[in-house]
Amino acid sequence: MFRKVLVANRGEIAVRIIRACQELGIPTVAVYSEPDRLALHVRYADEAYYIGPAPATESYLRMDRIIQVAKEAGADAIHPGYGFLAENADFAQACRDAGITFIGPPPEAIRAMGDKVQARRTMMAAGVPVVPGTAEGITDEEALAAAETLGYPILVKAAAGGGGKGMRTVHSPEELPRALAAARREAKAAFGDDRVYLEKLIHPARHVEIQILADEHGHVIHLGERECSIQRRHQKLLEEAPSTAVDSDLRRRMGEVAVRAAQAVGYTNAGTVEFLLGPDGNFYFLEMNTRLQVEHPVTEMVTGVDIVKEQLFVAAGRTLRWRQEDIRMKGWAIECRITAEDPFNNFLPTGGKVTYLHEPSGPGVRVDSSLYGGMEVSLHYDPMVAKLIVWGETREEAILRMRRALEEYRIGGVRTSIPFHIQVMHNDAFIAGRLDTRFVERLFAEPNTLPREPQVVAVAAALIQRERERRTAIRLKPHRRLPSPWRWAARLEAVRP
Ligand code: MV4
Repeated sequence: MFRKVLVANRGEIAVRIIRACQELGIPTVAVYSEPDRLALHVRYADEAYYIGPAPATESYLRMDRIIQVAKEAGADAIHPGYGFLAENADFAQACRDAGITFIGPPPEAIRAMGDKVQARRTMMAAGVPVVPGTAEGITDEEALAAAETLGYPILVKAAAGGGGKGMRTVHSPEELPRALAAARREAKAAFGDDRVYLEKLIHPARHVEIQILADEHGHVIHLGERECSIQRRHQKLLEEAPSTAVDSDLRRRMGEVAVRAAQAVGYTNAGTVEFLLGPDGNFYFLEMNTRLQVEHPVTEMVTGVDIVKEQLFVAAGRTLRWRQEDIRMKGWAIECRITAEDPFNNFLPTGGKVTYLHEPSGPGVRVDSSLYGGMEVSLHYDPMVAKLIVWGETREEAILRMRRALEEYRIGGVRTSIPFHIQVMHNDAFIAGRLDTRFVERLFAEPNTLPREPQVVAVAAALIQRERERRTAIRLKPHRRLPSPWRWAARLEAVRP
């Protein structure tokens, strides 16, 4: 096993990785930027090194400094977490060149999956289903002919794209030339590459992904699926495992395809294969994420596999401790991403001091958090400050438990996504498992779906609170005011009558 692991990340994921190392008896090294000097990951690690000012480009993205710290501290492995350097093939290569183990896939596999069009071609060759479409860089004439064969509606995608940039839906041949021109212009501006291609539009589509694990001895297994359709502007808001759209037969077939995708690029360590799942039960490869993902805990909760420990083991050259036939999904897990964003104001990021904090606990509740009382939430980094994950015997129990846990959560001083999640947990379509990638769009178009009783309670609670504040001549100190999700729910009602 490793002598010492450097965690090249911050926030909850750095804490998550440090915890796994501590349980395995591996000393850890944290790195931190100026605003993170008091961060949890710094306090949890055995040692911590300052690497630069707030901007990530001057701290968490500084490959040279991070590798230098690893050498100075005597770390023989680096875990990149997610984001920052996690999917940077040059960093994985630089670690290898420095004689340090990069706890992730080989740079070749990161590269092979990094170019989306190249990945699509590699997957087709490996017999992995991709959405029917054309090659990239097509002319208007080629596009018109291809669209006729594919059938409308079609999607124009940028070859260099990803994250939905430069995507255009086209319903008829008349619209196609304008859509192509617009997509080329947008792609040129965003990526400096104006090549576009066509795909048949899958609609309604679910975003379902398969977690895989691979060791360096040729073993590749999958840990089933996660349902990730609830997202806004390509940012996931909550995830669950399993998916209400996947039965054991579909799970086996998607799992086998995901394993084949990983094998096709010589993958090792943990990875995720993303699919679009159509209403007819057909599924198509979208892309592969060559890292540990934010939503990995829901898979851990239903399979009992500690994905981070498994990453450490396989990176150290050990054989996977699990065989495919040992993997069973038990119960249901849901994760809510707690972000410092105002769901009543277009998810505007909100920085500031956490004046009060109480996190939920109790049966079936897991909180992966970077929060502490008095923390300053910095606007320099991702707004996700914690993840609330629950497990239940059934999906119903998981939803009821998530409602209970969200109501226990108290975060003072910054607005968070908690009220949004409370609304989702009371939404009929969500409860029925009727999900697709437009779920959030529809949720915001609908009137408030909170059940009547809690709404009344929430409004009453808010009025009582306001009256109490008005009558006490001296204003309560900030840390004495305990913001309740129900107060936010009352605001939700005010915004959406
Ligand atoms: C699609 C699609 C429907 N049909 N491709 C969006 C980001 C990029 N990675 C792929 N995306 C999509 N590709 C075809 N042929 C719908 C989406 C899509 C989507 C996919 C996954 C998660 C959320 C999404 C939200 C909107 C659209």
